Order: sequence, then structure tokens, then C-alpha cells
Amino acid sequence: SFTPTPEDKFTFGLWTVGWQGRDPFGEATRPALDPVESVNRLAELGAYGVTFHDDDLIPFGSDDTAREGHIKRFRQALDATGLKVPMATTNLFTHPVFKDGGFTANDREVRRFALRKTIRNIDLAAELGAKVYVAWGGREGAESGAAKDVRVALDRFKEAFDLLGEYVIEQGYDIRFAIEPKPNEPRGDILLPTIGHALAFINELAHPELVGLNPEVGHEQMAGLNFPHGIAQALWHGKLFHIDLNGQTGIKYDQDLRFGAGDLRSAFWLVDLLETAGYEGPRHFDFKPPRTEDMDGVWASAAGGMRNYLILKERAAAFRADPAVQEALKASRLDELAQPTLGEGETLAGLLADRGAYEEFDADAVATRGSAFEQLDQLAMDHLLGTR
Ligand code: 3MF
Ligand code: MG
Ligand code: MG
Ligand code: MG
Repeated sequence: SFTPTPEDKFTFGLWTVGWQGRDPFGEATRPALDPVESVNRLAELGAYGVTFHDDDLIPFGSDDTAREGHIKRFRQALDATGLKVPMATTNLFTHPVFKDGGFTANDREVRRFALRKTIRNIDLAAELGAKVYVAWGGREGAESGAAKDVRVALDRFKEAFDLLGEYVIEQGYDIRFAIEPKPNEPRGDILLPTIGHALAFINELAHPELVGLNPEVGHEQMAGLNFPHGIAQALWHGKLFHIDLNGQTGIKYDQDLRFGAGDLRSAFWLVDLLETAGYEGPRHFDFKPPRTEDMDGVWASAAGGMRNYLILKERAAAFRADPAVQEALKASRLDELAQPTLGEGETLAGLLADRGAYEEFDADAVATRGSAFEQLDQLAMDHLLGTR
């Protein structure tokens, strides 16, 4: 059945179902949503947990008493429903003070405030049991050339992650950070624009083991990149700490459609990968129910994303289990790709001495071998479309 249960580990940002539909051209089309209502409705739909930015739960500028009140109500709803909080994050983009970024703002006072705001919410994240703390640097970037010295800004970005790492180690928190790359929007160009940029950056940090990635489907697709390939590389590096699932139809603004909308074939390969590669983290939805929808449409959109994931999970499993697919994978030499290029016990000297590998290698003859990828891909299409 395609009805989600908490074992499926589906999670939602409070800001997703809570999005009121405000965009650069129009006002909100939906009323504000009480986080407690979101927790209750998501639990009814079969979700495992919720995630939040500090400001989603506690409006910016709340005093301590108000803050405690918001946290208390939220905790009560979590306790009543059993929903978990596996991840939390900081809003370093809405308030005008962050117009030039948080951790990399040219204005040093803004950077110090951004760090304090983040650390305050890390304390709350730890209290609520979150294991992952996401950092999306939406305003870390520029619209013009001289406005940002990118090498120096990266020094400040590193300084921020080094300090945050030092903080969680000092506090003894069981929390790791996940950087969320995005190429642009709201800045003209954002720092750490893709999975690859972020992976390279992590290697320069004081505590690289504490920092991984939270890639988002639409963000990579906005840059025309292959999302399952990016996820595969993040997994290969041991850096897939979290994931933002949604839908996007090609290179345009960040659409945040429900998961399964947009590039369906890419979604099929993504689910196939997550379900076979041992990813154990939450399946987290970061989507925006279109502003055409009323609240019924919001919950339909949330339910649809989970349902699409479960349908694709079933389709991908059927693809992998099909004997015809296993034959086709062999015909396409996937088993051969898994064999090391050197033979067992062979050394580089062995390769250099192997005349068959070069002097007597018949490139023209080998070039005539077909790859049989089309037969393989059609089997995938048949499974995806439910005709096998
Ligand atoms: C923007 C995003 C963000 C991040 C969030 C961290 C508002 O395009 O994707 O959502 O996901 O800030 O989780
Ligand atoms: Mg996004
Ligand atoms: Mg998006
Ligand atoms: Mg996101």
C-alpha cells in the first residue's frame, strides 16, 4: 500500500506546509498556519517528523517568555503525536539585516549576530533531539563583481563552520552540520552553489567529519545538473547527512513542487539510489504547495509527495527484482564495472607488461561492441510506467 507510516521516515519543514504563498509578485493567498496544527495534520498523514527554522517556531524578536511559550506548545504537540525533530536550521535570510548574508556578510556585526542566532537555535535543536543542523546560505552571495571578494568570503564561511563545530564539541552535542547548496535565488549568485563546490569546501574545515550535505532536488536541477549523480557522489564521500526532496521542471526559478512532480525519471533513479545505497536518514520534503491551493490543497500536496515516494520505491524495487533487468544489467556490463581494472594480485607493472592491454589491443574491434543501454533503459521506463 502507498499509505505512509512513521517507519518510512518522512519529514516536513514547518515552512513548507506553512508557506502562505507570498512571492515576488503577489501577496499571501493562504492564512498563517499554527505549527501545532502542522504537527497534528502531518502526524495524521503518517509523517515521522518535522523540522524548523528558529523563526518558523519563534517569531523573530520574541522575548524570552514568549519564546518559552512557543517551545512549550510545540513540545506538547510533539509529545502528543510522537512526531520527531530530526533536523533544525536557522533563518539567516528573511530579516533585512541579512540582506548581504549571515556568515559571509561584509558587515562584521551582522556575522557575529548570525553566529549567535545560529548557536541559540542549536541549543534548542539539541534539546529536541535533532541530529542534523542544516545551513542553507541563501543570502551568502552577490549580484555584482567587486561587492564580494569570494576568497575572503570563503575564509569567513570556514571561520563560521569551524566555530560552530567547536561549539557542538564543547557542549557534547550529538549534532552534525549539513550544508545545503543552491546556485542562485535569492542572491544573483550564491556561494557553494552545487554539491561539488560544497564537498570541496568541507575538506578545508577544522572539523570536516562534522560537516556534510543537505542537497535539494530542485537546487541542483536549477543548475542543469543530474541530481541522482550528485547524490551518488555525496554518498560515495560519506557526506549525505540529509536530503531535501521536491520537484523542479528544468532550469528556472526554484519551483519547490511536491516530490514526484517535475522530472519524474530523475525521481525514479533517486528513490532507487536512496533505497539501495543504505541511506538511513529522513526523507525530508522541502516543497511549496502552489499558491493556487487552499488548505485542502496544501495537505493533498503533502500527502502526494509521500505517496509518490512510496510508488517510486515499489517501482524501483520491481525493476531491480525483474530477471530481465538482471540480464540486461549484465549485457550492459554493470558487473564488469564493479571489477577492479587491475586483475587480482596484479600490480601497475602487470598492466604495463600486458601486451593485450595496448600493443595487441584491437580498439576497432572492441569499439563495435554495443552497450545495450537502450534495452536496459526501456525496461526501466516500462517499470516506471507500470507496464511490467
Ligand atoms: C531555499 C531552501 C531553504 C532551506 C532551508 C534549510 C527555506 O531554497 O531550500 O528553505 O532548505 O533554509 O533547511
Ligand atoms: Mg529550496
Ligand atoms: Mg527548492
Ligand atoms: Mg531546501
